[in-house]
Amino acid sequence: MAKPACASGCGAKVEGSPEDMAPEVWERVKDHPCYNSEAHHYFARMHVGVAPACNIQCHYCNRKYDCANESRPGVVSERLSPDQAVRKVMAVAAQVPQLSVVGIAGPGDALADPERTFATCERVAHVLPDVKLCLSTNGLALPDHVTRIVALGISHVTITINAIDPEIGAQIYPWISFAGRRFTGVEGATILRDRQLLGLDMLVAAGVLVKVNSVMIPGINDQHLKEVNAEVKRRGVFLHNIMPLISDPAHGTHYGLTGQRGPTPQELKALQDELSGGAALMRHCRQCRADAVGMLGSDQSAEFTLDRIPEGESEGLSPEDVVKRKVYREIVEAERADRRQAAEAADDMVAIAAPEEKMLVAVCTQGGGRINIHFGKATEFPVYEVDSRGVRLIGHRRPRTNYCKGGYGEDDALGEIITALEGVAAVLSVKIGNRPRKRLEEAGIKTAEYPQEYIETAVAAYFRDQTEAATEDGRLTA
Ligand code: CLF
Ligand code: SF4
Repeated sequence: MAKPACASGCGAKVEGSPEDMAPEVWERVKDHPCYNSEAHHYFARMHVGVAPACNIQCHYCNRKYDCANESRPGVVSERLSPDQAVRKVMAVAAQVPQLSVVGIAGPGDALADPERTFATCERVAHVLPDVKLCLSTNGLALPDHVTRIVALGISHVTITINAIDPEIGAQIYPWISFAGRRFTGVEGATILRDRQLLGLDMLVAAGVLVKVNSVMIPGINDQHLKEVNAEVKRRGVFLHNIMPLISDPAHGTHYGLTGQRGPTPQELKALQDELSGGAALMRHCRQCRADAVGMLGSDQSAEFTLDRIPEGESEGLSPEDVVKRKVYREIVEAERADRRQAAEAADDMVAIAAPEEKMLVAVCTQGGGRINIHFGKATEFPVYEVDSRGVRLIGHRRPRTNYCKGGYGEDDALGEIITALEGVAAVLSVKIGNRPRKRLEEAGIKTAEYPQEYIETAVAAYFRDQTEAATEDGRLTA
């Protein structure tokens, strides 16, 4: 069954398939966990927090925490010098063969003090040539640095664009600092918008893959993001990542203190659904930390704090570590081929459903594209939409904590998990205990066990079985 092409990879058969893009683009995204949805099952990124300064003010940031344009609000990451950053990258690369991307996403703006960012990129490229370099910026300083970005081989750049209408931008950015002056209101928002779009055009013309992040702020830019999506598509961005505003009074931001709420998962999905046909959407973002390490859903940053990393210069990986990284990539290639076959079979399983039948199914996974953890261990739940057209990842639900705490279950956590899973028809896991199963079912969420099964195959099989059972029930009662 043929599926539409999608740059980010959002369906079962098409999830990041090489046939959906030019071979040279595939080579650049196939191991980038943010730019390719399939890759996020197999590859890890790490951020190095070498960029503390910022040149604008966003209403969802108070600068005590990391840049919220690319990371989870309310988190304070470890500030590093370029030397410390390189030591840390080498330590992670030696222990995490999945590492494929080194990114700079704060804790401030990567280009507000560009020398620290560029010195880090230059040295990482020298000691670890098999990783891709990635950075994230608010875009104000971007046009001044495109030449250097290209020269350093930084192949992936994210620009946060929340508005192209400066009247709306002025409600998000109280001020910007540009050319030695502070600009406020519509004037500041206009300068920022113009610099962002100029930088975007320059990067696209230079062949850099550009992702645009937008923070969805209900009542302010939520409807306007349709215009943003159309505009960035017209200008050639590779992906558009719409992130929900996370607003908490405890973070002390303007929005947090004035009661500005973030969108519900349902509102985010409704907007994303309206944008189908526009710029390709990223739906697997985890709003990670500015010092995040590891696979997107499982942050290992606590294992690689500076005090755990040996002192001294690093000139490169040992031959054994180089081999380990190469072998890992070969294993991934074989696994990917197998998974694509399974996804095609999954498409055939769902094709018989009536067009109006669809459901949301959450899964418990720790990577590899499989259902491979117990319900009690899951700290986040990827959610897939399934209908007769296939199985598509639509986002993640993240309660504050998992259910199982070293041998016993937490009833409060279960309540939060049930709230987070609102609208989900079923949860698929390796195993689930009787108590959580009963509570979930009382809340209208079914459960099923599919140990080690590929996610698409399990979701499709569950959907097919439920659809057939409902048809059978209908026949019996008719
Ligand atoms: Fe980091 Fe961002 Fe590069 Fe990825 S994160 S700089 S593009 S390597 Fe990825 Fe994290 Fe979402 Fe960012 S999941 S917050 S999109
Ligand atoms: Fe904060 Fe990032 Fe906005 Fe700067 S660009 S104010 S660090 S959210």
